[in-house]
Amino acid sequence: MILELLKTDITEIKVDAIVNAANTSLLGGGGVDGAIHRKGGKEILEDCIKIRNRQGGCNTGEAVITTAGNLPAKYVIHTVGPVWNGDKEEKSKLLARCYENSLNLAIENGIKTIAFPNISTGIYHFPKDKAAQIAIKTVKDFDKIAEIEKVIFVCFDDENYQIYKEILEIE
Ligand code: AR6
Repeated sequence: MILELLKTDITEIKVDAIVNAANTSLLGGGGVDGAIHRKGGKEILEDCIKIRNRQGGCNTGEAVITTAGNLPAKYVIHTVGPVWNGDKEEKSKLLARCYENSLNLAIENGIKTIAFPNISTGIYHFPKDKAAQIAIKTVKDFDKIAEIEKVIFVCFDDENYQIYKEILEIE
C-alpha cells in the first residue's frame, strides 16, 4: 500500500473513492460534506436518502457508500466522525472505527485507491494532532491493508498538513 499526503480539495481527486466526514442524518452539512454534495450534485443526496430510508442514517464510527455523482471519484464513502466532547477515550476509538469501517467498505466494493479528509477536525473539534496520529496508525495497522493500493490523506488547512507531514516524515 502506498501512503500519500496531499494539500488540496478532496472533491478534485480522481480515485476510486473519496471519504466524506458526514453526520448521522446523511443529509449533508457544512465543511467537506457541503463541498462534496455541492460539487457532486443531487445523485449523492438521492443515494443517501435511500440509505436513510433503509437503515435510518449512519451511526458515529460507521460508514456507508454512494455514487460520487459528478465528482471525478467513482464512489463516496460517508463516515460519521465523533464530536470532541464527553469521553475522550471513547471518541478516539470511534474515530479509529471511521477509518476501519471506511476501509472495510472499500474492500467489499473492490476499491483500490481511497482518499480521506481529516475526519472530525473541523466542525466536530477533534484535536488535530491526536486525530492525525489515530488516522495514520489505524490505516497502517489495518489488517487487510494489503488489499488497498493507495491511501491518500487529504489536508485542506495548513495546520493539518504540517501535522501530517511531521508524523509521516518521522516514521
Ligand atoms: N476538501 C478536503 N478537506 C476539507 C474540505 C475539502 N473541500 N473542506 C473542509 N475540509 P469538517 P467534521 C477539511 O468540518 O469536523 C459537516 O457539517 C477541514 O479543514 O468538514 O468531521 C457535517 O455534515 C477539516 O480538517 O468535518 C457534520 O455535521 C476536515 O475537512 C460535521 O460538519 C473536517 O472538517 C462534521 O464535522
